[in-house]
Amino acid sequence: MSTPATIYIVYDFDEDNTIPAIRRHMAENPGLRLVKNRYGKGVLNAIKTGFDAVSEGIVLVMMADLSDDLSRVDEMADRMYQGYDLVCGSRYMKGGRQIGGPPLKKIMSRIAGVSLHYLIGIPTHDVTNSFKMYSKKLLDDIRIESTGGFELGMEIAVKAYLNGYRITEVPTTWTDRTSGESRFRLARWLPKYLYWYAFAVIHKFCSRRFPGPEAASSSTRT
Ligand SMILES: Nc1nc2c(ncn2[C@@H]2O[C@H](COP(=O)(O)OP(=O)(O)O)[C@@H](O)[C@H]2O)c(=O)[nH]1
Ligand SMILES: [Mg+2]
Repeated sequence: MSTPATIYIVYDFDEDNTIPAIRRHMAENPGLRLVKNRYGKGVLNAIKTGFDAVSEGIVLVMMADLSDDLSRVDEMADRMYQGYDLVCGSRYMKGGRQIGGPPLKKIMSRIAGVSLHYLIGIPTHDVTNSFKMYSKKLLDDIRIESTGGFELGMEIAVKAYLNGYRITEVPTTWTDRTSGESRFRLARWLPKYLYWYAFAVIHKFCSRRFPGPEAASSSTRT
């Protein structure tokens, strides 16, 4: 990866035993920052904290268990420089892959991503993937309503699409962690994914714009 970047690692509590290890890396890598989760615990709050830490430019959300495909970051950044507002890492387009992980979670996210692409025309086959690159401008324009966890990435992508932002996808490979435990809560978060799926379909076919600050802030777009 040759794209210059500042890396923010969001931690939830001061006693986290990964913090000393990160501090050791920080001594050699000035681009590495530790940020405490400012909204509480959990991945939703962590991602929101990361968004706040960046004031302008481009934001990439990536998993600290290194499940995401950093070999594609330069290509994703190139798309942003071409004028896209959102570049989705995509496991379900040609060239994308998913290695490991719970079978039910895998099949459900594939069905959701591919079906939403064909149903409403959103320009990604993998709307649920968290590995996404956003313009900070887009993040500033979207009012985040998610209350669970990783469905946040789907919410932003759906709202971006409905408001006419430029979206594209790049094939990426997701590889499940080899140590530690997943904190993904399928049963708890499934209704939240279904909500954004229904939201996308209803707003696509029942109204050209939906009410809220997103509509107002992007009203000049077509
Ligand atoms: N700060 C913080 N980050 C989290 C939390 N849960 C997940 N993450 C981040 O999200 C990544 C992926 O989470 P994981 O539990 O492995 O979910 P999975 O990859 O979908 O099975 C982790 O590597 C962390 O970077 C949390 O409670 N707090
Ligand atoms: Mg993981």
